[in-house]
Amino acid sequence: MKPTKREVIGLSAVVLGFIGLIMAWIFTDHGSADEQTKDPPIVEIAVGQPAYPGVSGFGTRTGGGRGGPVCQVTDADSFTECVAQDGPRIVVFEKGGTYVLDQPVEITEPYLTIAGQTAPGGIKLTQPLKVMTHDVVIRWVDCNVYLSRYAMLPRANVVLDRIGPSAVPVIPKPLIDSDDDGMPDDFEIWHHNDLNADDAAYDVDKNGYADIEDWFNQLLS
Ligand SMILES: [Ca+2]
Ligand SMILES: [Ca+2]
Ligand SMILES: [Ca+2]
Repeated sequence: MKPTKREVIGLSAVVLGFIGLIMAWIFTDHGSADEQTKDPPIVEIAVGQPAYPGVSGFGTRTGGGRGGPVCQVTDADSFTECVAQDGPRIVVFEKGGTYVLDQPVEITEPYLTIAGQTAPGGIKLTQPLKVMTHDVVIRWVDCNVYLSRYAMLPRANVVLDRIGPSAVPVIPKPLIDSDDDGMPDDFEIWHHNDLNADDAAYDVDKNGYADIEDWFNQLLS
């Protein structure tokens, strides 16, 4: 049966629309493979991800400062400044040794990771840390740590690992960190990070941990 004029117009519109879609796809800039992969995702705080591999128990499924910038510590003042910042932050140490503090350091801003294992030669604080908030991960610091009543609750997600004199030196001496992002060159090469860019908060291996966490987590494995 011969198609009606209306059917012919309808069919023509469908064909033209299809051709238009193909042309639009061809002329869209899809970018090269390199362009599409050069910016790995910045790690998101993964719900349910343990504070670090191997830890378990109530309150340990926290990102601490995961997803935030790295705050590098060189002395007592920069330590207290890093702790006092708000928002997620990961505190690492450029210099180890004894940090002389005037008074106890109160941690009142949540989403904090203190990675004492990054202190070359280990670290000792002359005053205690007082945790008053939630989602705080403190590892490998030779000091006393006190928790407020709230911080002791499992839902506060406060994780303490190797606190006190047992926090023996992990890194014997400072390591070369050309781009000053907290991750040493040798690790960045091995882990396929960018030696010329601050990519510490990225997750190039997509394992749910920020790449700087991958660095200091593997120090202890
Ligand atoms: Ca680096
Ligand atoms: Ca880098
Ligand atoms: Ca990672």
